[in-house]
Amino acid sequence: MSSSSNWEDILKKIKELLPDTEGFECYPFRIGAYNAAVSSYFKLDYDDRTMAVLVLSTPKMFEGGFKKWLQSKQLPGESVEDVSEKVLDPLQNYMTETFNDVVREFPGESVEVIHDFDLTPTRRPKVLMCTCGHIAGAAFYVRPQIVSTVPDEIESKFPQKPEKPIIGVSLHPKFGGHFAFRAVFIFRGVKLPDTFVEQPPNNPLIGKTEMEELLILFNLHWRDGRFRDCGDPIEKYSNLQLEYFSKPPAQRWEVIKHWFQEI
Ligand code: B12
Repeated sequence: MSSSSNWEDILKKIKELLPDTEGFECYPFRIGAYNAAVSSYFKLDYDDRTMAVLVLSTPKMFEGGFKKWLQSKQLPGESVEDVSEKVLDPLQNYMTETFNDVVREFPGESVEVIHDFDLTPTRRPKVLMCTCGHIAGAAFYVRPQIVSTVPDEIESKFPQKPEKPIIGVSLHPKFGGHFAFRAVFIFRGVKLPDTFVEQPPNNPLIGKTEMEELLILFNLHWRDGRFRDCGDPIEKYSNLQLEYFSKPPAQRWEVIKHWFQEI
């Protein structure tokens, strides 16, 4: 572990290992900037200047890195059923394996990887991805509190009462809601310089009404995916990808079975 590591070299290398062409984007941020936004339960126990990198996946990931990785799991003579018995949770396994490989490329650093699905022993999310995305300048987090500072007022704007508490949603300037947060890499020994400040995120929505509509689509109608088209995305998930995500896990293999060689 070396605190003299150049954070710019690390960022360049992680961007090369997780390139845009495979469907990834990487954004550096200070742990202190994240900790300043969240309540005590969610604060990460690192110095303020510790370097973190947020990784998200873009529409290209599915038919890019993910497809290649999954195809590589089919050994000669194996059927798609054989692959499905080995790879129990394809996307989660792909992300975990890919990010573990990235960590191995930094043998001199002590790196913690926190996935979007990682929970603390008390079952809270280890890291709040939408807050990270906003802080790192990757995607604008439309929080219910931006639309209304008065608790419960937002609910009165909803045509029906949601089953769960109303939650916010992030929009990416290029992909709208057609992306997912995947992980945060924390480089324990690397400090960002005093001159480093994160880019502020761009809000692709104009005005409160558009933000209210987005919150309604995300909280009440997320299954139809319309929330993803808010903010005029210039690149979207393919139909194949949308179909894959719309199915329960057991039925997803059927959607992509043409990716595999028949035996
Ligand atoms: C728990 C969870 C769920 C639960 C509960 C959702 C709910 N309605 O309560 C379940 C399992 C139901 C769920 C479902 C879905 N989820 Co979900 N979920 C999460 C998860 C793991 C944690 C969210 C959470 O609990 N937050 C805790 C609360 C307290 O956080 P908060 O409200 O943001 O509060 C913090 C901020 O306000 C911050 N803060 C305070 N002041 C300020 C000021 C500023 C400026 C900022 C930036 C922050 C800030 O501090 C607060 C904490 O102290 C995240 C992944 C993650 N690790 O973050 C995904 C996540 C939110 N889910 C996501 C998605 C897409 C979905 C689904 C659509 C799934 C799907 N099939 O595709 C559905 C539908 C959601 C819905 N309409 O309910 C995405 C959202 C992506 C996006 N574009 O925003 C996330 C980020 C996952 C990801 N990998 O990308 N989800």
